[in-house]
Amino acid sequence: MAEFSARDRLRLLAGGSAMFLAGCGGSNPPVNSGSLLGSGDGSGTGTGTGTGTGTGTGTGTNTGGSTSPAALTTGLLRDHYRNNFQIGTALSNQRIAANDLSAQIAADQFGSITPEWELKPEVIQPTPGVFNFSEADRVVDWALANGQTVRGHALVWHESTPDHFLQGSREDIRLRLEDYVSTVVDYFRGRVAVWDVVNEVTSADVYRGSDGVGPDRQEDWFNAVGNADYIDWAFRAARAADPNALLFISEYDTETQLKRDWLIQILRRLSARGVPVDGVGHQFHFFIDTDPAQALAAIDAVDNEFLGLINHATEIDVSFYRDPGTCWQTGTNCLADLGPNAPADMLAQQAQLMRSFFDGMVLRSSVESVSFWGVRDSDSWLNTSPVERFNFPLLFDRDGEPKSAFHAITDPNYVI
Ligand code: 9MR
Repeated sequence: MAEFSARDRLRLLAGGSAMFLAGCGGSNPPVNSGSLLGSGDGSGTGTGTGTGTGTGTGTGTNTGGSTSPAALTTGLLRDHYRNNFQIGTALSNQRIAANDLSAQIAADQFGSITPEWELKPEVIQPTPGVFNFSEADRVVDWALANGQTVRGHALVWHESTPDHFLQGSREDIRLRLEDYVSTVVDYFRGRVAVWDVVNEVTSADVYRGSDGVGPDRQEDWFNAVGNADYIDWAFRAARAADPNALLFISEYDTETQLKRDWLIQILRRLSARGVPVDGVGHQFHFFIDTDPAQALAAIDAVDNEFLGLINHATEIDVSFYRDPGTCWQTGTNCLADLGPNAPADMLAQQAQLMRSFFDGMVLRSSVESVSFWGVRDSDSWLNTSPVERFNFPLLFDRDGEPKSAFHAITDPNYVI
């Protein structure tokens, strides 16, 4: 859906205080941002210890090799929240293939894996009627071999919808979608525990300076079907294919009032129709100055509907740049690159944000899983979106060392 991805990049209000998720286009594997930001691949100049087998002279990145990060207590992060919720991360085959630090840390510290790209329709069914599970099998089986839970992401996402999904009549589209969802969910039955059945189906009009067109995203799927019934079809097909899988609706920016109001309207409608929704995935792509209370308010808003829904945080990261809208729209007026070394005060701000957020999440019993969108800073899509630039969104630095944010959420005595 090239046309759609481009249009969808224009979602930010002028002045841009709200978040927009551009994605990285409809057909790209996860961006190995580390390799874009440094020439090294392996031992580099990082502070990691161990026996690196990589080569090169990285500028603070360490994208490959088998260098180990400083010793961390095995499972420290995962176990710290054992009585509250699962801790997860996105991971892609690129990381596994290199046997790099991110894969090692993911296996060691996280209990849940979300394939970052491999379970998207553009990967599984780029060609009508032909299913290709090879990419997906690799990361799913890797996670299962590590005893981890797999979050399946995502069965329906406008940014990853091959054109053929939307061709023909409404009935053609329904049958094709049901066949796709049934086949994929059945294939992974017993292996994928949770599905993001639909992703980002709430209206994005708030980012275009209009607040009158919600709650549904009235774009490609909606236009082809004539309304938002495709959401119902996808959930019902998923439930029928695997009654034991948890089925989620996933959305970004639920920490903003209008977006979450629209999402709640959709949830009410689905509930009234008996559509089998088990939970809400809040992506939580934060900025360095995001108020964590707003994220917690999103959890509370779902709880306050008394629909019995589970909450997951699904794609946590913290961008160090709050750009004006023009940066996302046209790549202009973006904040200057901070360079390879994160400012100490911003690292502390990130740590405080994460601590406040986690302190609130543990108090909310409907939260059953909390996932980051990558392991090391160099893994993140935010190094290339909206422009190529060093970003520091995650819990581990480019060398695989735990950052202040990691200590802040695993050690109550850690002084930020
Ligand atoms: O981080 C993902 C990036 O590597 C992929 O190229 C891109 C397109 O498949 O998707 C990114 O992940 C997105 C996620 O699937 C949905 N929410 C927004 C994420 C960042 O764009």
